Amino acid sequence: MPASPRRRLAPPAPNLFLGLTPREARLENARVAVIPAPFDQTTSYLPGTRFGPQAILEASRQVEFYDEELDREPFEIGVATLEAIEVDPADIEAGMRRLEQTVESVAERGIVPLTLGGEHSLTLSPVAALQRRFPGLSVLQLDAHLDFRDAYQGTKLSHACVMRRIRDLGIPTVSVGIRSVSKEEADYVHEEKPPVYLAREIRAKGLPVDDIVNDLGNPVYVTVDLDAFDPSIVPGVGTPEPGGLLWDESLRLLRAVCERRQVVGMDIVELCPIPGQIVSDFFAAKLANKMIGYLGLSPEAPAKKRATRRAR
Ligand SMILES: [Mn+2]
Repeated sequence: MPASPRRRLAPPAPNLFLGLTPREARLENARVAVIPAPFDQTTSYLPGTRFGPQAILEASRQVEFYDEELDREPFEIGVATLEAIEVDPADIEAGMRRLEQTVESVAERGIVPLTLGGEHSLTLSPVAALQRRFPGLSVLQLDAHLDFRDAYQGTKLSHACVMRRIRDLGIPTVSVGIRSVSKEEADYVHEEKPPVYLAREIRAKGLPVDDIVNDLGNPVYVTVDLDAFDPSIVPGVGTPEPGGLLWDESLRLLRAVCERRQVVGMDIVELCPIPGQIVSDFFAAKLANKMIGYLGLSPEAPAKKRATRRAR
């Protein structure tokens, strides 16, 4: 095995996930559409999530095509990358509408949207679009925070409120990795009783994968706030919290969800790249490729015309 992935011979297209060629990343053949969504409006602590999507796309060019766990090249199921959503910081709602429309047209084609953020508030848009198509939708949230506040810093569209907005749509949620909760959110949990898996208990007893999957309805939308992970492995987030999820256990969960539920949409949000420090960017890119690989295990939608197998 080479120490680092071999570089492609042709100059890679700068904005396509994994550095695939436009031919390999054709939307007509895709089962997954990567949607860069550089939202960065309400991040409370450290801004910079607007740079997240592009950092993930750049880091993804260093991700090995072949996945040793799955013994396949995940991109073979067909992975397109769409133009980044246009986001005006002065009008976040317009950006959210654009994202919602994009997800809607992607889902109409039977393609799974994988949105790259960007701050977590964006998740409301794909979830709302997918709920219209999949009325029984439920949401799995990996996150340090519940995001159950009714409003935060004067807005109901804050990243600190996104899961509350989703629950307001009548969508059941399951939260995993939680370790930062406001009093208001604790009261809400006591009242509404959504399943919440605290990081402290996960660290003490292990991640209860079966319980979490059983709490989910079908189909499922998966939202991964990168601050769910321990900041020792993902420091590049706006609001790092100690005591988070680890890589392998999280993959076990994501794989189980893809194997036992129909996953109809996913996002990876809140990457706040640290200049000169690519560990978080690469983590997010590899996670995206893993999730695409696990999607390929799902029996619901077999691969369309396969992209050509080739070495990196
Ligand atoms: Mn969070």
